[in-house]
Amino acid sequence: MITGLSHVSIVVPSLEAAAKRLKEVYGLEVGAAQVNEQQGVRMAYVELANARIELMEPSRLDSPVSKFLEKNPAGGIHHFCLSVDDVAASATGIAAKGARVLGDGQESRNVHGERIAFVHPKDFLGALVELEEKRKG
Ligand code: CMX
Repeated sequence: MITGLSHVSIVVPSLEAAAKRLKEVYGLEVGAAQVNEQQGVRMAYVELANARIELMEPSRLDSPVSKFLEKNPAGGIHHFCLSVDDVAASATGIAAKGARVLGDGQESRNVHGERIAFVHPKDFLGALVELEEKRKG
């Protein structure tokens, strides 16, 4: 079951340059950078009242996000993320209705250790969607 909007994710060529710009122009504070090696991204968040803005840059040359930057050198919106109560059940449920869940079947985790999955953009109105299971407790 989808329970809310977690974040919108923007790929940027430089986290530090992006953080400086968001601070100077919009007064937004970008948190400390963290690396998710499994996903191949270095990332940081702007915490808002009802959702987050996620900034990502590649953490290695073969990062999937490097491919995105090759196509969009100035960066851009990469995906948005919906919170779900159970990633595995959500993935099974939407797959049974014909939506493609991306990946090789291995469990994926975000930088907070929460289970995540990605839905093929062609099966969500043209947008790449991440499903994220909030850690309980
Ligand atoms: N926007 C739109 N379409 C996209 C896309 C994007 N950002 N990224 C991929 N696609 C499209 C591809 O073009 C492809 O389309 P076709 O099948 O029509 O050719 C399709 O989606 C599948 O993409 P793929 O690269 O072939 O599929 P993979 O399974 O190899 O990888 C994905 C898909 C999205 C997981 C990977 O490309 C990716 O972006 N990984 C990074 C994931 C990420 O953002 N992780 C953040 C972790 C956050 C945290 O730690 O908190």
